[in-house]
Amino acid sequence: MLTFGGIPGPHPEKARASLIPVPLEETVCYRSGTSLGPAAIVMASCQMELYDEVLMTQPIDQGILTLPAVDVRGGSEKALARIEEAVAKELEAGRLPAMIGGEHTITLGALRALTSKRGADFTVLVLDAHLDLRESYEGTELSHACVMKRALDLGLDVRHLGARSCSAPEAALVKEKGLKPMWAHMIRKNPDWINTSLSGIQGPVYLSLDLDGLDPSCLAATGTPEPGGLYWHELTDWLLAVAEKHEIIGLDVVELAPLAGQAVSDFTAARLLYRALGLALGCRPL
Ligand SMILES: [Mn+2]
Repeated sequence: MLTFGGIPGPHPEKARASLIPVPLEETVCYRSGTSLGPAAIVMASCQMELYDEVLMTQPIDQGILTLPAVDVRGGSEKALARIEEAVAKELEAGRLPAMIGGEHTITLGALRALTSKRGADFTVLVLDAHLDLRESYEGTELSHACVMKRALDLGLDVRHLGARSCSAPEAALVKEKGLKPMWAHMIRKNPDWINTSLSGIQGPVYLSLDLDGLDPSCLAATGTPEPGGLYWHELTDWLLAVAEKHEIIGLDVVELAPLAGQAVSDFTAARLLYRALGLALGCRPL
């Protein structure tokens, strides 16, 4: 089995984090291919330098285990039950769970595992072009377009970064619930956007990184690309600030839908996952 970073994984007892590939593709509504995302990310990661020049260290030395992919056959609800079980097992073993998607719905499985273990004492920080706050979409409440509404239903606080696409009912819900998305168009107008995006958040966070939050010029291979997203260094600066202020209790990188002949998206996704994981494991620039 191919492992993240292309080197043999640590003994499970020495690992501090686990990568959980989840190739779920059930409710994708535009460009397909997200079931191929996890394998493409792991494969691209084998070409990365393992030294991170921003973190000034090798995050892989913290012990990063690559697990076999979760069985996602049989529909979203069955897949979510298996995801929840897989994440719960990692939490029980004291390893940080990091899922590689797959469509955004998979985040719900991790949030269910985390809330059953510790309650809703954390905030979901979500990079995403979309709010994913629909009550239901195309006949299911388990659509990728509803996943952050399901997070709210679990009693969790949700804070968006990079949003630039939403429906009228979603905008009404933002108002009703007093949510504070950091809209993509506000980032370039507010020099203090990082602090604003994290203002008022207390305690631990779960990081959900939908790759379409990035600008399509950085990463185009995603199911529903939207113009005007975050650039690479902006995202790194935000991640550094998040890790500085908050414990990261789990993360996911979702919605890569690889494009044949285009390596940059897969590689960017692998590097983002590696950097976020390094920060979650305590790696910091000197
Ligand atoms: Mn999205």
